[in-house]
Formats: sequence, structure tokens, C-alpha cells
Amino acid sequence: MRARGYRGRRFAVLGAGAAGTSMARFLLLRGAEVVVFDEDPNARLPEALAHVKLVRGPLDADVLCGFDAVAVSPGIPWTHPVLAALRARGVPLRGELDFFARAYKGEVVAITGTNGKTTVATLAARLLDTLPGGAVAAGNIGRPMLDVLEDPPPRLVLELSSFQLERARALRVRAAVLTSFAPDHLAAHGSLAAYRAAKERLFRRQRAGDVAILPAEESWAGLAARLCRRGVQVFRIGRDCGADAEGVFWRQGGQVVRVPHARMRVHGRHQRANVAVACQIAAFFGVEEEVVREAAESFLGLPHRLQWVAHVRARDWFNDSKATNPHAASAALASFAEPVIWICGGDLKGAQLEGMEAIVREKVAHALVIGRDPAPFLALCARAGVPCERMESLEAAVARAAELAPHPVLLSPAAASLDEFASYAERGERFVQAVRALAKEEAHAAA
Ligand code: UMA
Repeated sequence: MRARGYRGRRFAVLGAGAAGTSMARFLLLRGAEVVVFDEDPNARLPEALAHVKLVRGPLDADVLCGFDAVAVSPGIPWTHPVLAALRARGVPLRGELDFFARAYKGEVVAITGTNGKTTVATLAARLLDTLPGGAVAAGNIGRPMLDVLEDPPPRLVLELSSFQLERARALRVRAAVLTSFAPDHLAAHGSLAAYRAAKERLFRRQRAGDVAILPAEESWAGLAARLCRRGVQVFRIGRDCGADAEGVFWRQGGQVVRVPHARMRVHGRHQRANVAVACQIAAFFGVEEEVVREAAESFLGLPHRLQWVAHVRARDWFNDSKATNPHAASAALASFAEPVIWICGGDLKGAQLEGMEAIVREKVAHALVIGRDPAPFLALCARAGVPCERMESLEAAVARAAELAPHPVLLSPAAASLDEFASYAERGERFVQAVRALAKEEAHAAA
């Protein structure tokens, strides 16, 4: 396929979501023939692709094997039995990154990690955009990576999920960042080892002159040593850049640059560490120290990530709906000096809550559990000796939180939203609306 390009080739694109429609557009523009498949009987293609054939319903290996290659959206499990059948029959399977790697000739700054990748990618892109030619962020962040190829900047910041990485064959990136690593998406990947292997693929083709940023934990020392031997410059989060008791820091121009906590506007030590990682990337690419420092100080964070919502009923309310796994929720709880009212629960995606017991005991005054599977959360709170209640809805949890003794209220579910909401963003918006409704009531009562 490499020699002949895409013209005249027949591609099946699996998934009619953001990634699938982006791959279809990319292939059509290059003269390929495309048919899109989606297992959802109600799937639809956007207006601009109305002329493209869409096949709905269960995937069929016999049909798909009539194509030259099959482009697979990241949300379609790589272990899908139909994909296994196609592999066995020698049909080439491709992900977004395979198309991207062949088409994009600029420098790639790739950000992956269990938590923190969107924050790092957003701020890094903002900083690299100050360099000649600019930069933009794409990928898992929401703007499909193939959509930026029409007028590409010299540098692209890609947020990459483990799903995008596990199906990439030959990606080489100038800067590779692993923001954090903790169990997540275990149901989809099958094991922690498979999840880790997907993340590690990002570093496989790095070479002398490239940069890698890795967590300081001992479990990443082997990869760091291998990269150093290849001449890759390695920074470790928590050692070379990160957030400590005094503030955030990163290495620039042969010294350590520091910004004290008092000057930072974003909440939470973990978020500040993400800011430092973005600053480290910018410093590596030569953004001036003053520009980097100013960005660190003024960054307000992103919605749904420990976002301060309001001060209502004598307490602060924080929306951390993006905390879709126990690791993220633990980091949010740890960032409070005092105990909080914790709104938690949702779809655990196969994750375990055992590791949260100590932080819940230390930082939770009262837990309010939402979601379709409250049992693991109620059991966690019972083990931690923390009062907890099952709530019928997020709105009921907000109302109850307003009645309890005044502690900060934190929505940080430790679980995905898909059991009750369309997305973590919808869950966060609903929380914000409920808190704003309380604020209105309070204002009326005071008037
Ligand atoms: N579908 C099937 N069979 C399946 C699974 C899905 O037919 O077994 C169909 C669905 O019916 C749907 C389509 O595939 O019509 C959806 O495809 P998708 O799940 O790959 O989602 P996209 O809309 O294409 O968005 C994907 C990423 N989603 C996932 O990886 C789940 C988006 O990341 C990404 O922004 C987008 O591509 C552009 O690159 C979102 C995400 O939730 C933000 N990511 C996960 C995360 O951050 O935790 C990994």
C-alpha cells in the first residue's frame, strides 16, 4: 500500500464517530474509496459525508475482508473478535496514527498518561504556539489529528489515548510525555500489562536529540535508562519538573526555574505538576523563560478538572468530573488541606477502590454516592470509617451536600460517567448547574 498511496484503494472505516469520519474524509480527499461501518443501528454520518455509504449493525468479517485495508476507530476494542478474524486472514488494520505518521512531516509532541494529558497538551500547545509557525493541539483532546493536516503547523501537540497508541504501527515523536500511570481502562485492555505496553509504544522509535518526560516512579527507571542510552534527553516528573511543597519547577537554560504556590491560580498539586510538565516541554523547544513563567502563573486550568464553581451555603464547590478513575480522584482529595464532602460513584470500568482507603479516611468528612453501582463505594467508605449515603441523582447529592456541616464539596467521581450521563462533561455541567441553582436560591433568600 505504501508505494501506491491511497488512490483507488478500497477502505472500510469502522466507527462513524469523530475519528471514523475524520479518517473517511482523509481517505476520500486522497482518492480512496470508502465505506463506513458502525455497530449502532442509529449511527449517522455528518452532512459533508452524506454521499458515503454507511453500513449499520454487527460487523461481518466476510464483508470486511473484501477491502484492501480496514481503518479502525479508537473506541472499537482492538480485541474485537471481528478484528481478530481479519488479522488471521491477513487484512491490514490501521489506526488514525498510521495515516497521520505517513502524512505529517513536522515535529510531534505527544502526550499520553492516565491523568493530566489534556491539561498538559492544552498548555504546551498554547506555549509552543508562541514560536515561529505556531502549534496546535489535536488527537484524543477532541479535534481528530487528521483534521489538522490541511494546513499543518510545523509542530503538533497530540494528546494520545492508550487505544490510539495500541493500534499505531510506526509512530516517531520528537517529544514523548507520560504524565502519570495508574490502573485504568482495564476492562478494555484486559490487563494492566497490556495498558502499560500501549503507553510504552510512544517511546519505541525515539532517538538522539529527542526528549522524553516520564514519572519519577521506580517502575519507569528501566525505560528512562534505555532512552538515555539512545541519546534521548529524559526528564522525570517530580525530580526535574513538577510541584513540591514550595511551588512548581522545571529545568531551563541549565538551571531550575521556580514559581511559588502563592503565584499559581490553578487548584491542586497534581494540576500544578501538569503545568510544570507543559513548561518543561516549552523550555525544551526554546520558549523564553519569561513567557513560560507567565503562562504557569496565569493558567486557570480546564473545566471539570478541580474547577472552582462557587462559594454557596458557606462552602466552596469544586467540579472534578474528569476524575474518571480512582487515581485522579485520590489526587483531587489529596489537594485539600481539610476534609471534604465527596460526591463519588459511576462506572468503575473494572477498577478497584482498595488503594483509596487511606486518602478517604484522611480527607473525606462525608461521602455521597451516585451511579448505578454504588456498592464498591459504600464498602470503601465503611472500611475507611467515613459516613456515606446513597443518592438517587447528582442533583439530590448537591442538595444533600448543602445541608451537611460546611466543608468544601468535591465532585470527583473516581469512575466514568457513561452509566448515567453522555460524558464526563455532561456530568460536570449538571453539577455546575445544580450549584448555580443553589446560589440563586441563596441570593433570593437574602434579597
Ligand atoms: N462503535 C462500534 N463498535 C464498537 C465501539 C464503537 O461500532 O465496538 C462505534 C460507535 O457506535 C460510535 C463510534 O464507533 O458511532 C464511536 O467511535 P469511538 O468510540 O472511537 O469515538 P469517536 O467519536 O471516534 O472519538 C474518538 C475518541 N474516543 C474514544 O477513544 C472512545 C475520542 O476521545 C477522540 O477525541 C476522537 O476519537 C478524536 O481522536 C474521547 C475519549 O473519551 C475524548 N477518549 C478516552 C479517554 O480520554 O478516556 C480514551
